[in-house]
Amino acid sequence: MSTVSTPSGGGTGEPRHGVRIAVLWAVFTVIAMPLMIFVLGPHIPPFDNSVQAEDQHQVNVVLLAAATPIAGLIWVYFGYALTVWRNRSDEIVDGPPLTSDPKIQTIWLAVSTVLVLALATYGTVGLLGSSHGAGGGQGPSPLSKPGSATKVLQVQVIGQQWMWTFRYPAYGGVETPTLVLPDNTWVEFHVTSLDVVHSFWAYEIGVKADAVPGSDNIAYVKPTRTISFQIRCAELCGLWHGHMNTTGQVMSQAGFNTWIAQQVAKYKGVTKYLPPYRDYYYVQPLRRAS
Ligand SMILES: [Cu+2]
Repeated sequence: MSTVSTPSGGGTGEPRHGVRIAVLWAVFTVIAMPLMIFVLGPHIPPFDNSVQAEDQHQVNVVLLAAATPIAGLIWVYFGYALTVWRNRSDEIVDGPPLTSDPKIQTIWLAVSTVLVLALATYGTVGLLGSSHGAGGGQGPSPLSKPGSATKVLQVQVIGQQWMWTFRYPAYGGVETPTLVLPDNTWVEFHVTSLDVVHSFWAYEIGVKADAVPGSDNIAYVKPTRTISFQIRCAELCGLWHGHMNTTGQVMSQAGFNTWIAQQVAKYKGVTKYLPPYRDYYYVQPLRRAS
């Protein structure tokens, strides 16, 4: 006769499987949580190159910490079930019929509801309660922005197939093919496009905003390290989408002042022919040759 034990644990001489699983799960969690937070956590992008990147880094670590016990419970349960409830006899036997367990279902429903609502509250409070704006594009009327007294440097980001241009309205509206930002300064990106939808993505400084023709998409960043960072287009935008990347630079304030003065002088002859600064562009219809 088969001696396969059942998950119920209620029979005579049957070990208390629920308690065993709970203990194994607790041991896993106590070991895995510090490893996730303190060993893996510091290696999770986008690091601390800007205030916004640091926020995103923290959120990623919190999500990882919250997910660890949940993943652990699943792994421990499967490991336990595969080891303890394995059918070791040569005989193929059917297990007892599966029935629902209202207690476990209620607990799981309650725990997952609390987890999701707690994380949603954490994210919303972090986004709206902060005084430093978000690195994600928020459209023309951002809800999350730096305090009104904060001085910001406006930089317009213009996408087009297949390159980026950057315009500095505070410096005579000069347009440059490279993005340079001063360190420790609030930057307000106004992201738009001349043709199709692109996406301005500089993950190392925690910025990502869609570039949509006719739209002014605002995102904020306050860089905290003098680094070079990748700029990529994150929206499939045609044949050379994959080549729509460049490198940006965060410089000291003095370095930025020197650089922008050079750009103003270098593009003086061109800047005067540019249209006045506006925070969006509309697609221009092609003029037919007559
Ligand atoms: Cu693109």
